[in-house]
Amino acid sequence: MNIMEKFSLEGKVALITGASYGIGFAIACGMAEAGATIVFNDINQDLVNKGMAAYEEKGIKAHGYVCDVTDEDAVNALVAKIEAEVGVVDILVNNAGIIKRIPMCEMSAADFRKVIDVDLNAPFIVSKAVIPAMIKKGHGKIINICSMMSELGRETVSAYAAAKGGLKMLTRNICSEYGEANIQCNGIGPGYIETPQTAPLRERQADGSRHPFDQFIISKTPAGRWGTTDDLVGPAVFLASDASDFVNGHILYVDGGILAYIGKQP
Ligand code: NAP
Ligand code: GCO
Repeated sequence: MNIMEKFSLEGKVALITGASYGIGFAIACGMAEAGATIVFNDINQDLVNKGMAAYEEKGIKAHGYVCDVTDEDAVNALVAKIEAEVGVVDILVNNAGIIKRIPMCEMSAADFRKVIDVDLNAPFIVSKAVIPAMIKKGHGKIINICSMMSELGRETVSAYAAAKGGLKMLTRNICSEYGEANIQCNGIGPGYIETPQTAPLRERQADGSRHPFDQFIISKTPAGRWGTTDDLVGPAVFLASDASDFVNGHILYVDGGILAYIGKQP
């Protein structure tokens, strides 16, 4: 196999959760370009319709389904449907996520649980649903979308940090349990990426100046800028392809250098 073929996803079925827009959408488009058949889900029909239109505009024939990834029965039904209508899932990207920015002592236990449910329990549920068929087929790739908060804390994101830190360890555990079955489970830890999720942190001030958090992130990032969804595509295709067959249980941080940097000296 030549080196370019090793990066090809030709003949593979990729399921990307919550991929109507943002990071999941960009990763799915890149995987389609590398040859994969794209399947995605989202939480409601409206989002799935918007996603379908966006894929169509890019010339991608995606399969879109409504499914709440926290609902185990719905996820099992979705995976059975995908196997019947499209084929066995070769690549799973656990991308669907939520964040609630609330100081910890003001956060209700219900809100905390909700974040853990979507960001940590759901990747467990969806991975569990696809792994048996991957084992039968003799290979599989699982990519968990982690975060800077898999390593770092910050004010207001206790539930998100707990979930994304847990997701890092779930990644390592799936690798440990199923590596022998030729399943590679890795994580991508995006830095601060321009998507609707981070839009409130980048809002312009009334006088037109940058949001203080926006300035803070730029000063904390050696690359000197926010990431784009495109920055995540190459790493995702690599982790989904045969080129990464001996990479397992790894978190690939795609952060412009944030985790390597102590910050600008005064
Ligand atoms: P996002 O706003 O986090 O949303 C991804 C999609 O998941 C949305 O369509 C969302 O629907 C959907 N979703 C939420 N709950 C769901 C559920 N229970 N079942 C099915 N789908 C559900 O988008 P993003 O910013 O592109 O982030 C994608 C992933 O990257 C997330 O896991 C996020 O934590 C992670 N991440 C983001 C950044 C960043 O800087 N943006 C950095 C690091 C990691 P709704 O629109 O209705 O919520
Ligand atoms: C926040 C952000 C983050 C990022 C991302 C960083 O409020 O700090 O939303 O948590 O989105 O996950 O990697």
